[in-house]
Amino acid sequence: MQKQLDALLDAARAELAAAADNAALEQWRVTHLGRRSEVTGLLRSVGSLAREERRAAGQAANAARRDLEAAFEARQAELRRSADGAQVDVTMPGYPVRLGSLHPLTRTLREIRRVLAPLGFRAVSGPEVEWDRYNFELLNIPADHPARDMWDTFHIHDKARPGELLLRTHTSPVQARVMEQIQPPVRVIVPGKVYRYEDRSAKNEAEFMQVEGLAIDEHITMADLRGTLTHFVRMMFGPDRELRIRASYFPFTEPSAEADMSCHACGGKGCSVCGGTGWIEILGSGMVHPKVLADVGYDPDVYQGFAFGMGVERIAMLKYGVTDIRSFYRNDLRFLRQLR
Ligand code: FA5
Repeated sequence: MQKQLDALLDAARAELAAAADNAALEQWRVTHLGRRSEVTGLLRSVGSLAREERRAAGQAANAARRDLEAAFEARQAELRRSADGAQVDVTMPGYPVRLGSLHPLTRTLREIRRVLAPLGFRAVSGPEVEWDRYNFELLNIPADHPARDMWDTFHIHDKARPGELLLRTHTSPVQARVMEQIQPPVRVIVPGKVYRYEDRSAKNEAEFMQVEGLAIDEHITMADLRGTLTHFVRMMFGPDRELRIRASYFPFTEPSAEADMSCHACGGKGCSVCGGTGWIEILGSGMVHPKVLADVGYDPDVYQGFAFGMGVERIAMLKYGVTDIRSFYRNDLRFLRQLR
């Protein structure tokens, strides 16, 4: 029987090597492993052998069958892999399609716009490489004024115009650009990138986004600013989140105020995210300084207005419970998928 099995295996292997597609493979399987195959017949015939031969014959026939099965599976895998035998097996389960999604900062930016649009704020943009005149001068921050230290600036070396070009440190220069171009009433927001020569940390980036807001008209008061900010925070975070408005200083607003929200990481107790204060600053704001209005040709006795500049990453941190601002820019898909 062993001889018969050896011959059978040799012939079957040769045929298997020649099977070049799924149909040939299936044909081979039926012929050599099916119910009417030679090996199945031999296995059946073991029972009719003399008792002392049965055990060895059974083992040999079973081993031959296992050899054939293993050879079949190997050839099947080989055909699946090889380009020649690559046929589409429509019964194979497909790979799941991963859907992309918007970056959490893009979503935050869109939501800020959606919340402010019904109040009449239209979005405009301005250049990221900016003149000193717009970034500072027209905002009541003359050269050598100590307030320039509030914004650590990346200057751009241009031999023809030394000291005149920089990467904007905030979106406020677009205030002056807009007011130079249109007459009141003004209601604009300015989403965009800003740059600061700052150390990166859990809540500070050197390159981040702001949304500036500017409203100019007759009879605008600080109450309008407060109402706008309160509405904004309620729409963004729900009615329960705490907002704190405190007096501050910006050369281009008078009076000036900063707004903080209770820290999402520690619930206000104080932690490394909020620097131990329990609050995270989200925006600077105030009533537009009369000098700023006059410098762009508005009559400060007729027109007043408010302005604010909010940090988009800071708002996204609060919204999504992110404890390190740098995570937004690491392009780690595991992080981004968590915030979908
Ligand atoms: C300003 O940039 C003013 N231009 C805001 C303003 C506009 C005041 C209009 C008055 C009128 P400040 O430097 O505080 O202010 O930045 C505003 C907001 O940007 C901060 O409240 C914070 O949310 C965000 N921000 C500031 N620095 C960083 C930083 N390094 N990384 C991330 N966000 C920051």
